[in-house]
Amino acid sequence: MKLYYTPLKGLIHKVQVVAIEKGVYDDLEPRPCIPYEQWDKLAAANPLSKVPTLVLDDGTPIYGGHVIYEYLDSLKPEPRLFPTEGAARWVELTRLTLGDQLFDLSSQRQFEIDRPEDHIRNEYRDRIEAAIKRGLDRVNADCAGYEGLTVGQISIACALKYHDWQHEKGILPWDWREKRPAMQAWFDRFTDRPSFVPRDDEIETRPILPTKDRS
Ligand SMILES: N[C@@H](CCC(=O)N[C@@H](CS)C(=O)NCC(=O)O)C(=O)O
Repeated sequence: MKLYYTPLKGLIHKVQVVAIEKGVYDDLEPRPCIPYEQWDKLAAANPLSKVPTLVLDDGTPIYGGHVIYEYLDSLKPEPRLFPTEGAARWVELTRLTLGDQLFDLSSQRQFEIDRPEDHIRNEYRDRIEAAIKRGLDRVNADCAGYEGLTVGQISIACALKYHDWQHEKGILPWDWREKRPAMQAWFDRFTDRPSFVPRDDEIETRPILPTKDRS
């Protein structure tokens, strides 16, 4: 299977954690790419030109993070990351979305603040920030009830890793840990596993779209 994705030093993608936990990481042929530039092979597999995109050995493209994680989960019975039925499945898919959106909103926020100073839409940026903070508060309130190893928790933990990555670069000015001790305790516990160790340290890419130099 070929995996199109954007390796960034120190960042951990959900697809990495899922693939390692499912024991299929070594079956992925990495195809590092920057979707915001012209990557013909990525666009040929996924007309939306987004990462992650998976291409199976028979050429079938699979894209949309959720679909890729559920496909990888289907390859082996254990550990089961997606509950197959019942209320637990809807709860878990909702957690997966919460983590996905905490990630996507942070990158949207970055695109907004990277506009020239007088083009930044402050109200739009504030709206994004308010949604991120409400999402973080929800995780802080709920995480005592999180159990086992599930795709929703992987999604949320990877979003927080991305927030840390943005915070270290000065993109996100605040630390999600402030006033969220329960969440910090859950995060430290949950991410203390080999699947959360960065693997892409050796691969450097140019910064994506942002015009401000943060090197
Ligand atoms: N939550 C989505 C995120 C996909 C996504 O928007 N990826 C970004 C990079 S983080 C991308 O490829 N953007 C390229 C573009 O929008 O042109 C998923 O998991 O599939």
